[in-house]
Amino acid sequence: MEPQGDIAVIGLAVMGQNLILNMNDHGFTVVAYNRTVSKVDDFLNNEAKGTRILGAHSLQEMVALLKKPRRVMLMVKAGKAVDEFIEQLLTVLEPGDIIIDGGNSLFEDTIRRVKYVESKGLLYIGTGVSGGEEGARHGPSIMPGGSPAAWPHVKPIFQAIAAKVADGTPCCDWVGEGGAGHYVKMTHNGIEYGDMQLICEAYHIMKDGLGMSADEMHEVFKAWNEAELQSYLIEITRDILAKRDEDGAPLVDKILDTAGQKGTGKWTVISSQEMGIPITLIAEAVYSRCVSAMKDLRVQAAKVFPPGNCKIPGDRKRWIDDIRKALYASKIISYAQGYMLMRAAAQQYAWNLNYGGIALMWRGGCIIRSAFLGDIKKAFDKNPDLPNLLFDPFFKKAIKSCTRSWRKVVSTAVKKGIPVPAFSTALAFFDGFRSERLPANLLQAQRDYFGAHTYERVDKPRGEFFHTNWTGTGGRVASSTYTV
Ligand code: NBP
Repeated sequence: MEPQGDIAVIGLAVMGQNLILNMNDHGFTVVAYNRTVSKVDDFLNNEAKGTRILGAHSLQEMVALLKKPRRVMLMVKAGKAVDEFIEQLLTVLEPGDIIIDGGNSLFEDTIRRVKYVESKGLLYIGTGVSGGEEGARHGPSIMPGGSPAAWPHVKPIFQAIAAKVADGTPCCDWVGEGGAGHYVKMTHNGIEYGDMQLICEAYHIMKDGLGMSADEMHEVFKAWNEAELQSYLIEITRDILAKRDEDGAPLVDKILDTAGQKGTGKWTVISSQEMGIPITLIAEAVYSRCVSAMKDLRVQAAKVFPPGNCKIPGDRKRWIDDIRKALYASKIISYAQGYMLMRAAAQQYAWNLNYGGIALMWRGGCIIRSAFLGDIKKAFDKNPDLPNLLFDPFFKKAIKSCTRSWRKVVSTAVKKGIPVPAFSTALAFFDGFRSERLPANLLQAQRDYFGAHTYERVDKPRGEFFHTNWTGTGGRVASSTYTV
């Protein structure tokens, strides 16, 4: 009998199982395999019971069940497990077959793996998959990159199972060569860190500054979810605030205030440092999680530096509106920074990224899905070469309409000792970005003073470098001029 399998998925944890069930719903025959083989039968006898899903108990059996070219998708822990499976798969697959990594792999690993697998005559896709358990089951956002020749073989499956926007367009399209798919997914996760931190800061001000209860904040997030801030993260925050523990108290108040992280936010910041792009808001979001994790030290510090009265006086309704505007403006800055980063990466790695297409892929299915991404899509549709989101007329107007409230919220939070690192770094970036002249002239003078690093002059063409013997005791020789 001819093999029936359209695709194999290796990795039967939460993401793998749900993706398989989603593919099955869309008429594909999926072969399931897992390192711990007992989980295959467990899956077949429970979640996959009554479906056309096939189980394999060895890689050889899995391969024999697949139509050619064989498509094998890894949904395993990122890192060593992926390399180990690639090695094993290369011994059982043939040239022309396709290995797909759907985990949260580091884009640099994907760049390396694409080259390696292609050198063996096979094709490789590294794809971001976002949306968690629910997305995987009912429609994730999928961001594939890697060997372009693999895309036509994978496209029908991926676009069928992906989330769809209102007009039916799938939240999945080809991102680019090499590690482009995983880079875009990494940036998505960085932006997700930023969005979450912004919501937490708004919550913090409302809770400690305005003295609001969980129920009251639930109502605020409910209202915010019906306007320009409408998004999955605002929606789940609304629902989290309404959730009660067994004793009837808000569950959120019982949760320890130490945040975890699995690395994608940190990777985004590391890449931004290498690229020289200031994604300050995502960086603050990552560091805020680090500060939160220092619980014991914070408890000690709170005794050494006890907080003062952080209650914010005034009309609560007006303050809530100001906080909404501060959140919205900061969010615009975060996305403007994230897009700057992707643009720089595209240049560095020669990827032809479609920025409007990326907004569309993020519009549904993924954790940062929001109405806002529809506005970003429109901005790039109008001008695909838009150098910065802040130059788009819609976002320019939006930022201008929020600036007063944004400054009021940041300055009041600072005065009251409520930490707002993301709100305030967004504002600082905005003020730096819109400054024709910054104090870096003095900085260049300092660098030239102590290290003969040279400087350019306002009264000479760019690219001409000067060195001054500031002390009269230095030599004539300058350091060479380069930027790392
Ligand atoms: P996990 O990240 O928990 O990985 C579990 C799978 O990895 C199991 O199949 C396990 O096999 C396998 N595995 C491990 Br752990 N170490 C292995 C090794 N050394 N060699 C071979 N296999 C190994 O599962 P997940 O949460 O479903 O996520 C899968 C991928 O998708 C990850 O890369 C994750 O970062 C990414 N992702 C997760 C989410 C989410 O919301 N959870 C969202 C988006 C992307 P075993 O059963 O034999 O231990």
